[in-house]
Amino acid sequence: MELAIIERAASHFGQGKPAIEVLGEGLIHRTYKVSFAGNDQPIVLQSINRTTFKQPENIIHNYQLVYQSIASKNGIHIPPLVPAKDGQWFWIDPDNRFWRAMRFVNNSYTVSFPRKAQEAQITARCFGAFTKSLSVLDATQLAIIIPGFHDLSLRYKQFELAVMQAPTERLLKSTHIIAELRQRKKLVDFYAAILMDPSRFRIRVMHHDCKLSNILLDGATHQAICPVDLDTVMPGLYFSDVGDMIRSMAGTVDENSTLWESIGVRKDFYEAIIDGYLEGIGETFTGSEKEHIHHAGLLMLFMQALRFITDFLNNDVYYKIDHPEQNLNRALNQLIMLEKLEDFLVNEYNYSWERSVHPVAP
Ligand code: GN1
Ligand code: MG
Repeated sequence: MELAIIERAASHFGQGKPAIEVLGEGLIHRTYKVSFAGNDQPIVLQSINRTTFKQPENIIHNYQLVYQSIASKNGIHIPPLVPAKDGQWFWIDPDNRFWRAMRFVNNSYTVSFPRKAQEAQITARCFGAFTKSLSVLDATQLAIIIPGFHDLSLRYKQFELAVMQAPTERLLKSTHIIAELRQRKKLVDFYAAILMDPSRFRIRVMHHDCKLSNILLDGATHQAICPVDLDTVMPGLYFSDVGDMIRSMAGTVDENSTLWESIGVRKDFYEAIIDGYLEGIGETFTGSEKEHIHHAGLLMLFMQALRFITDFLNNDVYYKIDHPEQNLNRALNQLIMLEKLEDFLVNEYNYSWERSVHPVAP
C-alpha cells in the first residue's frame, strides 16, 4: 500500500507527523504501528480487508461489546479503540478502504512461533481466560462477522465445489491431498453432531484465530497481557480456539514450512496447550468438551487443510501468497501435521476415534 494513503489515514486518528512501521504477518489485513511526533502514545492502524469482512462496522460493534464486558474482569484488559477526528470509530478513504485504530500497548511485543513450551502454556491460558471472562456475555449479542467461518460442513462443501470447478492443472497437483481429506469426512459428521447438542457443547465467545502472534506479551514480565486481532471474535464451539493453538503451536514447524520430513508434534508443547487452556477456561468448560478435547486439533488441522487446498483450487483468491504453489504447500503441510497428530494421539493417549466419538447421548 502507498505510504501517502497510510499517512492520510493516520492523520485521521492522531496529531503530528506520523512515523509508520509495518506490524505482523497476517494473511488478511494490513497492520501498521503509527507514532506521532511529540506524542508517546502510538496507535495500531489497520485497513480491514473488505472482501473477507463484508460489514466492518460489525467488527467495531463486537470490539466495543467485548471491551465493555471484559473491562470489569481482573487480569485481561484489551486496548481501547481510538476514535477518528469526526467522532466515528473508523475512517473510509476515497478508495472505500475501511480504516480503524486502537491504542498501541507500550512495552509489549509479539512472537510468531513458540520456542518454549511455556510460551504455548501462557498463550493457551490467556485465550482460555478470555473466553471464561466473556461467559457472562450473551454470545448471541455479538454480530456474526463471517457467516460459517468455522462451520466444518460448509468448509467441506466449499472444498468439494472447488474440486468440481478447478482448472485441470491445479486439480492434478492436488489429487493426493483431496483423497486424504475425503477419507477423513468423519470429522465433518462429528462437527454436525456436536452442533446439535448445545447443552454439552456450548455456543461460546470464541476468538477464532488463536496463535501465539495474537497474544500481546509484556516486555518486562514476559507474561500475556491480552489477546489481539479480535476481528473474528464471535459465537463458536469449543474446538476452534484450542484446536487452532494445537495447529499453530504444537508442531515442530509452522504452516508455511515445506520441510516435509521435519513436520511433527512436540509433546511438551501439546500438553502445555491443553493444560494452559483448561486452567484458563476453568469450570465453564463442560464435561463433554473436556472429554473430546483431543478432537480439537484434528478438527482444526483438517479445516485449515481444506481451506488452503480450496483456495489453491480456486486460483488463490483468499490467502496472500508469496509464490505460486504456496497454498498447495500449506495444505500439504497441514495434512502431514494432521497425520502426525493422529499417530501422536494413538501413541501417547491410546486415543481411539471410534471409542470417543459419541458426542450425542444414547
Ligand atoms: C488467516 O490473517 P491471519 O493470519 O490473521 C485466517 C485464519 C487462518 C489463518 C491461517 C479471517 O488469519 O482463519 O487460520 O489465516 N483469517 C481469516 O494462517 O480468514
Ligand atoms: Mg487473524
